[in-house]
Amino acid sequence: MKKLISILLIGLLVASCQDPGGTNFVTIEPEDTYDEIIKKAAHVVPSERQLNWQDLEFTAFCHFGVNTFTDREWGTGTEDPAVFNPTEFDAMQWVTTFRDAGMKMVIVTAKHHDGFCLWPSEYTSHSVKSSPWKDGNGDVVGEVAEACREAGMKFGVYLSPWDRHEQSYGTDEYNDYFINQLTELLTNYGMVDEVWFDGACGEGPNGKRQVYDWLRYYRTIRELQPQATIAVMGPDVRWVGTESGYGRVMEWSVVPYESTNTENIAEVSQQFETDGVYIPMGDKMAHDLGSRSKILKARALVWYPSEVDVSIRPGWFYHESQDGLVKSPEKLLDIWFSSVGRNSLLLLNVPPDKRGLIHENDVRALMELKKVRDEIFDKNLLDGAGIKSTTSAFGKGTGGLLVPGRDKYWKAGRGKTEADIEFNLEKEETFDCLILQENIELGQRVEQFSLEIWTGERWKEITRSTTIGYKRMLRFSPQTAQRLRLRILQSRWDPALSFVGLYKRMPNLRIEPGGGAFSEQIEVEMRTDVDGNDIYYTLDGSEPTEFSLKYTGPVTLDGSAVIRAIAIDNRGVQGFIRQGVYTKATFSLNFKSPPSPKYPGKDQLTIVDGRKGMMDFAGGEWLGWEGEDMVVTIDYNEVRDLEKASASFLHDQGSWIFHPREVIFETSMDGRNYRIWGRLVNDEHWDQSGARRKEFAASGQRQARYVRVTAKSMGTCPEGHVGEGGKAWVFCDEITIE
Ligand code: FUL
Repeated sequence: MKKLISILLIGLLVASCQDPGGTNFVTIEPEDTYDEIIKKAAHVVPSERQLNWQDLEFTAFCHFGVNTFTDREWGTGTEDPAVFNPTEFDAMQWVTTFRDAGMKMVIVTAKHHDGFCLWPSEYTSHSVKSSPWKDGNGDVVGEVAEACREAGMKFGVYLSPWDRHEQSYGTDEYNDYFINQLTELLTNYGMVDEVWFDGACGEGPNGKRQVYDWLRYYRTIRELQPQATIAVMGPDVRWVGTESGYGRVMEWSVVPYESTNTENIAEVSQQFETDGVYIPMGDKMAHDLGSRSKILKARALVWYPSEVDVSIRPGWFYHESQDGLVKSPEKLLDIWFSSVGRNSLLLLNVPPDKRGLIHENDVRALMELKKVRDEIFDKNLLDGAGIKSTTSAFGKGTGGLLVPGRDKYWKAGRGKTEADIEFNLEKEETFDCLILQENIELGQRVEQFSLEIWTGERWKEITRSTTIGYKRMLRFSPQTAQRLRLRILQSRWDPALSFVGLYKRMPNLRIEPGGGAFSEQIEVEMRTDVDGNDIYYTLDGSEPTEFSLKYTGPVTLDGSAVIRAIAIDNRGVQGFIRQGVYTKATFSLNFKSPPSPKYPGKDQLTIVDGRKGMMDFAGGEWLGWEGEDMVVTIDYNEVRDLEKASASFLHDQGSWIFHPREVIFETSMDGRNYRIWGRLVNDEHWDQSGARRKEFAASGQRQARYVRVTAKSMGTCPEGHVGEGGKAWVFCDEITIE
C-alpha cells in the first residue's frame, strides 16, 4: 500500500512537470464513459519540445570517459584521472560524422557511473582537469557543444545520477552536488536540447544508495533549459524497455501516466555489469502499453513517446577488441526500420575510441547506412498518383498526403473513424515498403490499418498492422501493382495522416544452401526477390561487383569455396552481400536429436564454425534444444591426436534458457565404446540475472576418431522460476576441438 501511495504521488508530481495547459496530460475522471476516455486519449498531444524531439528521428549517443581507457563498461569510481588522455581528440570529427550519417543530435556522457566528469566541474577534482589531456585544460563537453553549434546539430548531455566516486553519494548533500553539476552543464554550454538520466543505479563508494530528488532535477532543467527534453528517467521521453535496437510493433505514445514512474523505470533498468548491451526480456518489452484495454484502466494519460537506445558495438564504451564487431549496415538498417519505423526515436551509441575519434569501422558502417537509406527513399512511388478517399475533412484533402511535413495533411471527415484511400499510379510499379505518418499534432489515433493491391480482379491485402503514430514503416515481400488501397480500419477519433510513401528496398538475394559441409559435390542456387535482377558472385571470398561472374544457373562446387554474391536491380541499386561458406568436410556431425526448428543456427555446422554468438540468442549463432539434452558426435573419419575440447552455453533464465546441469566430453575409436574425457558439473545456481555465457572444457592428450559432447538439460524450469515446470532450453553456440 505504501508503495502504491508513493507511486501515485510520484506519478502526480511527475505529471506536474508535464507542460502546463495539460495538452500532453489528461486525467480520467471516475464518471468518464468509455467513449469519453477514448476521446480524451485521442486528444492527448505532444508538447512542443516533445514534437521537436520526435522530428529528430535519429540521434547519436557518445559513451566516452575513463572506461574508454580502462577497457571497462562500468568504472569503479577509483580510476586515476591520469588514465584519461585521448591523443587526437576531435569533437568536430564526431559531429560531422553523425551529421553526414543523417543524425540530428549528439548526446555525450558528461559523467558516467564512475563519477569522472568530462568537463572541468567546480565541484570535484575527479574530472578532465586532473587528467594529462591538454594539461588539465581540456573540456570535452565544451568542445562537443561548440562543434554541434557549428555543424547545426542539436546537443544533449547524459549525466549519471548514480556516482561511484563522489563521497557524498547516499546523503542529501549529494542531491545538492548533482544539482550543482547539472547547473554547470545547463548554464555554461549554450543551448542543451536533451538531458538523459539513466535508470541504472547501485551503491555509492560508502555502500549507501541514494534517494534522488528527481523533481528538483526536473525543475532545474525546466528553469535553465526549458526546451530540453528529459529522458529516460524523466517526464518527456520513455525508454522503450530494451537495448537491442528493436521497438514494439504496437507503439502508443499515449500511455497511462504510471509509465512515467521513476521507481518502475529503475526497476527494469540495468542492475549489473555486462560486457555488452543490457537486453531485458519478458514484460519489460510487453507488447501493449497503450491499447484501449490499458487506457481504460488508467487514472490519467500522458504523451510519453518511446526512445530506442542501442550501441553500434556490443558495449557502450569503446573496446579495441570490438573493432571487428561493429554492427553491419544491414543490421543497422534493420534496427532503423524497427525503431524509427515503429513510432520511436533511434538513439544510436557510437563510442569514440582512445584517440578521441570515431573509429574508421564505425564511420564506414554509418556512411553505408546513409547510402542505402538514400537509395531506398530516393523516390516515393506514389508521386504523381491519382488519389481519392472515402472521406476528407473540409480543406484537408488527399493532396497533403505526399508532401512531407505536417503543414499539409489529410484528415477524415468529422466523426469518421474508418477511411479508404485509393492510389492509382501512373504505371505499374514494384514495391516492398510503406511509410505512414500521422499528424501527431492532433494526437495518435489510428488503431488498425491495412494495405491492399488491386490484382485486376479483386483487392488483395498485403500487410496489416495496428499503430502508426509519428512514423510507421512496414516491410513486405515485393508486390507489383498499379492500384493500391490504404484502409484505416479503426481509429480513436477522426484520423489525420501527414504522409504516405511507397518504396522499393534494395534487391534481396538468397543463396541455397546457405553454406555447410559436403562430401563429394554440392550444387548452389541463387535467387533474387524480383525477376530481372542481375546476380554476380565470386568463389574466393573476394568482394563481388558487377564485373564478377554473372549467375546464370546453379553452381556446382567440388571443393571448398566461399561464395559471395550481390543482386543489382533495374535502378542499378545493389543489395547487401550474401555469403556462403562450403567446406568439403573431413568430418561429419551427428545430432542425437536436432535442435529446435525455432533455433537451428544457420545450419548444423554453426556449432563448429568457429564463431561465438552474441548474447542475442536469436541471432543465428546459437542452437537451442527445448526440454531435452544436446548430444553431438563429431566423426573425423580418421584417428586424430586431440588435446582439448570445449563447448560454450548460454544462460538467460528470463528466456527460460539455463546452463546445462553437466557437460560430458567423451572420445571413441570405433563410435561404440566411449571413454570419458571430462565431466563438468555446473555448480552455479540457476537464479542469475542477465544473459551470460559459460564455457565447459576437457583436456588431456587423446587419440580418437569420434568425440561426443553431451549437455544435460535441466529438462524443466526449476521450482521458484516463473516458468516452473515448463520446458527448459539448452543453448550452445560453439564446440571447439583442438
Ligand atoms: C545503462 C548504463 O548502465 C550503461 O552503461 C549505458 O550508459 C546505458 C545507456 O544505460 O543503464
